Amino acid sequence: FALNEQIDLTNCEREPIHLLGAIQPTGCLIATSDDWRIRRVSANIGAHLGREPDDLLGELLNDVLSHKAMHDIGGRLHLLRGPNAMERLFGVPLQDGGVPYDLAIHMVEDTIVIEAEPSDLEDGLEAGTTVRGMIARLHQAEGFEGLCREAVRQIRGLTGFHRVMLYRFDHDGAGEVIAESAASFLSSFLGLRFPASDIPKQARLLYERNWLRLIGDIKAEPVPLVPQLDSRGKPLDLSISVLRSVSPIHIEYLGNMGVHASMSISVIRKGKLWGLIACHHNEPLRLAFERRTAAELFGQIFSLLLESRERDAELARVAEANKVHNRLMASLGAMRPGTRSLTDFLDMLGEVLPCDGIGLWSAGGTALRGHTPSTEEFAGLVRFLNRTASGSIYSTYNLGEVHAPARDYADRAAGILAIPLSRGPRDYLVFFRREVSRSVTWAGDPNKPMAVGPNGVRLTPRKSFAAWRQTVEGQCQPWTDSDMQMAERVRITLLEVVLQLADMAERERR
Ligand code: BLA
Repeated sequence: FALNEQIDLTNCEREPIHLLGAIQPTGCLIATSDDWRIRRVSANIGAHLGREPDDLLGELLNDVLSHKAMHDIGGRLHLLRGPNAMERLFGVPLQDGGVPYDLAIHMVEDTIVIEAEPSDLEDGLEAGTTVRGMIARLHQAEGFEGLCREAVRQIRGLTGFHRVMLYRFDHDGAGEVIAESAASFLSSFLGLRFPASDIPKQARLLYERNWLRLIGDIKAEPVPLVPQLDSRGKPLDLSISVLRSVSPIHIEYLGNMGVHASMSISVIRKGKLWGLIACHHNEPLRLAFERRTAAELFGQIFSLLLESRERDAELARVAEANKVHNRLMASLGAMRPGTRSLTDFLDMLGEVLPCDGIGLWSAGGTALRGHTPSTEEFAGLVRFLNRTASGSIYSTYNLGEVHAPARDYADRAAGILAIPLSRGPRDYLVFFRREVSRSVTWAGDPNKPMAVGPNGVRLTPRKSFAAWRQTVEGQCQPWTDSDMQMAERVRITLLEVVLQLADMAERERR
């Protein structure tokens, strides 16, 4: 990648967002070699240390900072283990008699990076007590959804953002707003979906390493580092920086959205980015480093709780499906002579898996319930299955891709899970799901005027939403592992029943 390559909407994934060489103006940055010689500073350093970059570069940091500051910083260095480690100090005067600063210290290879922001003495946060209280309320929240709702409420309380959302990523990197706490003057984003491209891949990878980023004021001029390139011609890697100035493309996006300040906290499950707690403010917002640290800690604990709650919710769903399954077994067992086919049990079968419609194709009768293809279309689908599904369960969330005629009925059935009921002439039980975008509608205010930047309307939430719709056109919500497991159980039960039915029919004939 060439640093001077023009970045636009077509090549966002190539923007080296960790190498942009600038920080936000709420603090300053000093980078030294491992023997404390100053190698780089932010251009605004004079406002903080009273000495300009030219005067500082090449100096020893010991000759610039107070003895106490050096002692405190030095004491943290040995704690920095691993590539993502960062140490924090709060309320440390950098120079004798100077104002206190909050410090973030990390290492990039053999470079020591110190970022300093003036402490907010008014803030008065009791971080420990506050986070404890927040987590106690998380524990009290009921269920998975309750937990998510409580989390956004707590973060809004801690930070004062106008809007706090929990944004969860899908299997394909697209995302959905699954919880929201917002000021009453804002229209809701709850339930909205956005395409993967709104948060490009390199940003996601970065957010797995660095849990929080704040853009306090999108209008603030970034402060360049001096010099941009070191003696080896390399820019400073700002991946772990807390003041990193963010991508101008993203700044434009926020501006188009009418957002003045943005923050996001990573939600990580099993080492992978599961989602973000995304925050918006319609005015610039300053948030002391200690408060951000509390928010980050909260995000980490929320991530852990989420994992177990999600598992609980999944178990509850499976238990529910099992109940239906058992009820089904009982009814089938008690089947009276005269019952000829499974069609009588279709409604009950439809409850075993989340679906929008269900169909049975069998010698004993064909039936359709809910959103499904027509009988004729179903016949075509069964011919397709006979060619494709060699006796085992077949599923797809994009039927139109493999069976062209299905494109005409994606609004009713975009995806299928088909259970074969016999080996010979093929009988099937088929679960149908509608196109996912059918069930999601834009919730933002369509009449609200918005400013649009140089990269055009694509960088607005409404266009994003439209772009998401395009990427999932013709697709349903994918079938999950537990859907597949349940389908397998249903298959085994039904094979048994089909044999019984055949047996019964045989006896009646005699
Ligand atoms: C980053 N994009 C982000 C971030 C979010 C979003 C949350 C993380 C940075 C932050 O905390 O602000 C997207 N924000 C959203 C979405 C919602 C929201 C979807 O509130 C919905 C409610 N962005 C685009 C397009 C491109 C793009 C089309 O929309 C590129 C083609 C780029 N987004 C982009 C980049 C970043 C980003 C480069 C990284 C910013 C950085 O960390 O430097």
